[in-house]
Amino acid sequence: MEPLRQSPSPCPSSRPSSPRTPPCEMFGHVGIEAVLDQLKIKAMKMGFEFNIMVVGQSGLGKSTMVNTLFKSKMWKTTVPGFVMPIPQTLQLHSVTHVIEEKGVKLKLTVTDTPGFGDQINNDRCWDPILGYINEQYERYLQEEILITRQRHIPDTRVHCCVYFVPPTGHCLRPLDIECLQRLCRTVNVVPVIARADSLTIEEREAFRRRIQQNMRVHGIDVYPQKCFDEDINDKILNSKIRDRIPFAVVGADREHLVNGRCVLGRQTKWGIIEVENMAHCEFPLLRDLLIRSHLQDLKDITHNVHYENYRVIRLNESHLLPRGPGWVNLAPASARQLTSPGPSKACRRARDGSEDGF
Ligand SMILES: Nc1nc2c(ncn2[C@@H]2O[C@H](COP(=O)(O)OP(=O)(O)OP(=O)(O)O)[C@@H](O)[C@H]2O)c(=O)[nH]1
Ligand SMILES: [Mg+2]
Repeated sequence: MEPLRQSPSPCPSSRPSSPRTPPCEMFGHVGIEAVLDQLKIKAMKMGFEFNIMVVGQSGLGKSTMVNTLFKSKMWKTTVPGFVMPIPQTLQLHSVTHVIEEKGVKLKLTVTDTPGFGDQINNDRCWDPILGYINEQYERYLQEEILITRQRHIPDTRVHCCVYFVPPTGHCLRPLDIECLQRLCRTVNVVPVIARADSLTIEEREAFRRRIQQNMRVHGIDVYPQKCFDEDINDKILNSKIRDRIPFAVVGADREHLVNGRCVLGRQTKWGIIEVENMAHCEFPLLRDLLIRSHLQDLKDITHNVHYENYRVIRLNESHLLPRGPGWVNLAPASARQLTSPGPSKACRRARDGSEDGF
């Protein structure tokens, strides 16, 4: 029976040419680049989810910054003829908005947190914040381990935490150090110098350098983390960003008329501080990082690093629990697990097999 051997190849040109067969068009164009269009169409249909959290001491302009970032699309502070001040944030709460620009839908959730650190006893004042972040990981995990799970798991995990450093002009306070150390192990943190209009240009620069040095000394690894640069292009771009972090920002949620243009800014006695003007502050750098250049990377690192650390820890713990048939028996996390210091440290310990608690 020879027919199989004699049957012509369905695509003779797709086989490598031997010295005797004439060269064929094996490297012809097959249109692989169209996959990019497919991804784009799919992404446009699905839309994007992005979750930001603002954290820091009371009165540093966190709620205002949320409005500045999304051009007052989050909180409405003006009714015609009357300007309402943004109220003090008294409890942690999230607001979700769907923002659409040029057919691209962004489901944006901003979690505003009450300012911390103004109590007499600030012991563990970061617990509610870490608790919230870990709760979102837990929620995702509980969905992910279901046998019949949703095709698309709703993502409420915090992709970026913007940390507001008070403009003291000195250095990081012990409370900020403690808090940043814990947050960095759990979530992507982008620190900013808040209310930067209270510092001169030289003071801002000197303050930034001191904060950078403080962060190096205290092992505070903020976003974009050096160890996750994927190639030389990432390295070049991210090094420039790392050099400018923390950005000195000014927040505003009101518009003013400057030279016939409507600009977001703060009216002062000596003029208007335009928040989107790089000569006045570095808010544009923050916005570009969060939305224009690194949104997807922030999501990827959240999923592949921070959430993964949390997941490993929780699944390791589950081995200690009695199992159902063929099922990972994962009990809901306890309050202590949700607020314990960063999973990555704990993760390393779990991998090293060391027994000491955090
Ligand atoms: N000078 C200056 N004032 C600001 C800036 N951002 C906000 N403010 C003002 O600071 C005050 C407090 O702003 P909020 O946005 O409510 O501050 P917050 O950090 O959310 O405060 P809590 O909710 O108490 O934690 C308001 O009067 C704002 O107008 C800024 O960049 N510079
Ligand atoms: Mg607030």
